[in-house]
Amino acid sequence: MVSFEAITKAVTSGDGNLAYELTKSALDADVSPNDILDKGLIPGLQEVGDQFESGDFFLPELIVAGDAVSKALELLDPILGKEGAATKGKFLIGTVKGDIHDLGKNIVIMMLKGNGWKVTDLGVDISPDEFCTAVAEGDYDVLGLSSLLTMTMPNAAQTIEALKAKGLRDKIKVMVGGAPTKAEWAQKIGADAHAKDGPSAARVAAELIANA
Ligand code: B12
Repeated sequence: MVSFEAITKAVTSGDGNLAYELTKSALDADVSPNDILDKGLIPGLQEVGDQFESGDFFLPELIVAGDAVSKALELLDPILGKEGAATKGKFLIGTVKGDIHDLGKNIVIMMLKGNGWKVTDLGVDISPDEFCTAVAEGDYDVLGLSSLLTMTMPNAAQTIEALKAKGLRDKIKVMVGGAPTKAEWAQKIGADAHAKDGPSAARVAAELIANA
């Protein structure tokens, strides 16, 4: 019997191989991938973040914990991100300029794919211009902007302003997310929606399209 605490501990100790093996054992024992995320892996990142904030952990601990979760996500991706035949719409996503956090974005992508979206991932550290070019050249329904740093949140706002300046804002719905972001902020910067996690991102994106 795999314990969620053991998975959390593998993350906080930065042991990617153990995180991978425990995740594999949990999946083999029919534990739901969402539970592995919500009760095992994400609490590990939360704890590492808290210890970083209090000065007990430093950058190397953040790096190895992030890598450990990336490794475990390799196992969850084919399950959570399994694309079905139905297509809800096309989703373009990226992490904003100055920000290289991508684990949360990658989880959102898995949930979207698993819920029938075709997703194009621009990656991390994406400038407003790069987002605009992708929107102009594609036929996407929704753009998702991820920001994990309070310092890079303004870059989500600048991306929306750049879309407006280039006459592209009406072409696409914009959703924002990331740990420090809130629904009120999303409204203030002119986004169409905010979602706090992967499952709600998939639900809210579907609502945006239904109401378009
Ligand atoms: C792992 C990690 C890193 C890794 C990232 C690895 C990677 N591949 O992503 C590394 C080591 C690179 C890193 C670097 C830094 N980090 Co860091 N990091 C973290 C940590 C521990 C976990 C982040 C994470 O993955 N969380 C888990 C995921 C699942 O949650 P999430 O990202 O919020 O995503 C969910 C939702 O927000 C939402 N969501 C996310 N994106 C989107 C997008 C859309 C469109 C929608 C709808 C929803 C959505 O759905 C996701 C799934 O549920 C956090 C601590 C924390 N508590 O979050 C700090 C944290 C984010 N980092 C922090 C800092 C300060 C830094 C550094 C500046 C440290 C430094 N001195 O260099 C650098 C910045 C580098 C840069 N320029 O980006 C601070 C940020 C403080 C702040 N408020 O600004 C935090 C909060 C730590 C802390 N408590 O101080 N970090």
